[in-house]
Amino acid sequence: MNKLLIPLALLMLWSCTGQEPEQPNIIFIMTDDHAYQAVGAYGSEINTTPNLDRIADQGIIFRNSFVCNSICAPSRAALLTGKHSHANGHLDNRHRFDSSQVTFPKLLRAAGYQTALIGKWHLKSDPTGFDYWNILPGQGSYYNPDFIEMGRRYRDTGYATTIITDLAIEWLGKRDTTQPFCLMVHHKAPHRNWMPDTVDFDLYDNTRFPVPENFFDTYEGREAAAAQEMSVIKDMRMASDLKITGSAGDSAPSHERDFIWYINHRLTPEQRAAWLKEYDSLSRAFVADPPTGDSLAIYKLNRYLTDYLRTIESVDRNTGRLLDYLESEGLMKNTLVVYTSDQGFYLGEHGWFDKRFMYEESFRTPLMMRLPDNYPVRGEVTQMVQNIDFAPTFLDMAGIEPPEDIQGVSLVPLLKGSKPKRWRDALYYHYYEYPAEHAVKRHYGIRTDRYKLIHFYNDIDKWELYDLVNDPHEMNNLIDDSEYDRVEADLRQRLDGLRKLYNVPDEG
Ligand code: SGN
Ligand code: CA
Repeated sequence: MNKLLIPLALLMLWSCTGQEPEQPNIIFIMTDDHAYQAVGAYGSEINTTPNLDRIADQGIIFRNSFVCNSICAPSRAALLTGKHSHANGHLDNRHRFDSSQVTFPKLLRAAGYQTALIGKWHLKSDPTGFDYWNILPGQGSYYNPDFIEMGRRYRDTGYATTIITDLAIEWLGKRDTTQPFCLMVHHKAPHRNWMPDTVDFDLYDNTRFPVPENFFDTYEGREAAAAQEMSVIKDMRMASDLKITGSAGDSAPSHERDFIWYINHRLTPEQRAAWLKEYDSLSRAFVADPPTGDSLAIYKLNRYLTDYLRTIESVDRNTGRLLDYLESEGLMKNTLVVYTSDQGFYLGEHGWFDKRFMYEESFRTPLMMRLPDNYPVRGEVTQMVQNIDFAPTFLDMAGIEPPEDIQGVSLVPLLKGSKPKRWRDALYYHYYEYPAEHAVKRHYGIRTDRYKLIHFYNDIDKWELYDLVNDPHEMNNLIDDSEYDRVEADLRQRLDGLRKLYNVPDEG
C-alpha cells in the first residue's frame, strides 16, 4: 500500500469503529534558551520545576540531548526539516526560512493531522504546513505582546507565557476531535532580557546563587572563548538586563532610554506600578552604594539568575496548566508531550550568558517526553540525540515514511525500549553567525561520548580538544598535548566522515 495511504486507512478505520486513532497526538512545547541547569529533573541546584518534571516522572528524560547549531532560528529550521543548517539553508538568525521546503508539519498535515503553531517563530517567512498559526513577530514582547494570527496582527494584554498557554488550550478546545493533532507551543521565555511576570516578583528575593567554579574563567588556551562578548561581568546591560536604572553603568545610554521607554509605554498602569515597586528600590539601593570588583560581578550574576529563573517559574506553572488540561480531557493516553528548548544557555559558567558555542552548556538542551500509553519505556535515555531527530521521530510515530534526504534519525526504537546495537556514536555541530552580536567565532566540530574536537575558523584558525570525562567544564584544551595525538587523529578522521555523511560544503 502507498505509504501516505496507511494513515488515511487508519483514520477511516477509526471513524468506523469510534476507537482512538493509532496515530498519536503530538504536543511540542519549546522554550527559548532554557538551560538544563535550570530544570529540576536535570538536578538543578538553583530552582525547582515540578510541572516540567511531571513530564520526565511520567515519561522519559534524555540525558544526552543536543542541538546542531546553538542559536534560535537555525535550531527551529533544523527541528522542522530534520536537517543540519547547511542542508536546510538556515545558517544563522539573519536568514529567511525557505518555507517551500519539506517539513514534518506539512507531512503530518497531508496525512490527516491538524497542525497548529502558537508563539515564537523567528523564521521571518510566514509559517507553512499549519492549519492554524499565531506567532510573536520577531523576538516578541514579554508584556502585552503583539501576535500575527494567520496574517492578522493584533496586540494582547497580559504576560506572553500565560497568553501563549491560553491560546494553546483554546485551540485544543476548538479542534476537530475526529483527527489526530500536532500542536507546537513555542514560548519566548526565558530569552533575554528576562522580564518576569509581576506575580513572580516575590521569588528568589535576596537569593545568593552558587557561583559556578569557572565563573572567573580567564580562557587560557582558548582564543575564541577569550574573544566572545557575552560576559556577565562586561556585557550585561545594567538597565535592560539587570533592571538597575540610574547607575550610568550602560556603555550606550540609549539602552537605558529604550528600556525605560518600554516600561513607560508598553506596560499597563497596573503592570508598571508593580514593576516600579519591584525594581525602583533595587535601583536606588544600588546607586546609593554600588558594589565594585568581584562583588559587582557576583551582584550581576545574582540579579541575572533571579529574573531568568522567575521567567522559568511562569513556564513551569503554565506547562502545569496545559498538562492538567490534557489530563482532564482524557488526552494523555494517546498524546506525546515533548518539552525542550531551542538550545541550552550559560548561567554564569565560563563567566557567560547566551549560547552559540559548542561547549556543553549551550550544545546540550533539555529534552523530556511523556509518551502515549502504548510506548512502554519510562526513565532515562542515555543515547546521544539531536534536534534533527524530532522530524523523523514524529513522522515515524505517525506511520509516515520520512523523506530520503532527512539527516536526523527516528528515536522511536529508543521510545519502544529496544536497545539498538548501532546507535550514532558521534554528533556533528556547526555554528555560523559571525561577525555578529556576542562575537562567537564560526566553528564546527565532533562530539563522541568522551571527547570533543572543535575547529574555529573564518578570521581565526584554531583547534580545541577536550576530554569530557577528565575535564567536564572544558577548561583544558588538549590540542597540543602529545598524549592525546592518537585521540586527535581519530577524531579528525571521524569528523571528516561526518562532514561527508552530511554533505557539508568545503567552505569552513
Ligand atoms: C538578541 C539578544 C542576544 C541574543 C540574540 C539571539 N540581544 O539579539 O543576546 O543572543 O537575540 O537570540 S537583546 O539585546 O536584543 O536582548 S535568539 O534566541 O533569537 O537566537
Ligand atoms: Ca534561543
